[in-house]
Amino acid sequence: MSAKDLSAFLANAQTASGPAPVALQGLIAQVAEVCASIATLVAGGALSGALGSRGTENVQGEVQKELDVISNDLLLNGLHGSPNLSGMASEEMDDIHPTAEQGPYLLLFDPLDGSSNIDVNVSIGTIFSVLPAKGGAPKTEHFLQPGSAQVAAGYVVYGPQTTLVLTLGAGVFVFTLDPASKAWLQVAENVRIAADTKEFAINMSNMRHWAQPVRAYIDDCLAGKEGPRGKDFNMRWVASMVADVHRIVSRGGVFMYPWDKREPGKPGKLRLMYEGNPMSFVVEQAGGRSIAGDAGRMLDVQPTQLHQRVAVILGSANEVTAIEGYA
Ligand code: AHM
Ligand code: MG
Repeated sequence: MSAKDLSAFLANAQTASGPAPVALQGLIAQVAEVCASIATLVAGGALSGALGSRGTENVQGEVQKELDVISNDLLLNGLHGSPNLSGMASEEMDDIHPTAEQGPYLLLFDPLDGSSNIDVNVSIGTIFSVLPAKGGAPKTEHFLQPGSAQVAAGYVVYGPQTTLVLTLGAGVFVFTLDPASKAWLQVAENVRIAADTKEFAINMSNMRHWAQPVRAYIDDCLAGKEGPRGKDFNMRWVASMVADVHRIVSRGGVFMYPWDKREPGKPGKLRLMYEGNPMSFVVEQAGGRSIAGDAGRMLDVQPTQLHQRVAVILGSANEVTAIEGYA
């Protein structure tokens, strides 16, 4: 197959406001290069020393896997000297990481999403978000920009194929890592998420903890053709957000990680800056919708903390609208 590679794509890429700046092109190429090296580690599994637990905890009190820490270090080391960045923030680090230069962008990432799937050889991924820098030495407040300020976002799925899904604010583009040449080759452009769906993704084991509207929506899906929705639904739940969102980008569906009463003080489990915002940017750019539970459009949420949690409902536009109707 002859396909355009990522650098050829970036050289002509558009953003929402015109041609992609050279610094943004450079940054995306650097992120993709680090992700290709994470892909090699993932593919080696136990042979790469990439499985198992580190025994440490991250800032949210979650036990870190070996691969969480290695992936985080690869991104930090690979991008620390980037002339395109002035700082980074990660799900796996308490504080922001000022980089060597004061470039025009800030990079935020979940270095290894789907940690519970690492040791069982199920798809995992990296999620990233790019914000404009504010000038001078980066401060935490500089990162607290709503998702609508993102200039780029995307994710890499380490699955049967290693796939990069990218938006610069002018559509969604998909690249597959060619195992032979190690090049990222474009396999799809201007991807659109089907507006209607019969497929939902939610961790059903939390049903007893959900708020009533979520429960009512899922009850109606489960009621199938005979119920108020008048159609049979299918359920899929990989438990790696990247894989679940990638299925939705590929064939439609809705993904939900709603608030639940296990931790009533937290709006949800997933993180706004590293998961909610970048995935929502991709989903909206593909014609889908994404809301922060009952707090409205995800990309309009004004962050107040780097590691803030959020409820997530995203995917096929008409289905997200149907879910809103249960509030
Ligand atoms: P992680 O970033 O620590 O891997 O956690 C995020 C993951 C998501 O990928 C997934 O949607 C969710 O947590 C699964 O959580 P649970 O296993 O509680 O259903
Ligand atoms: Mg993670």
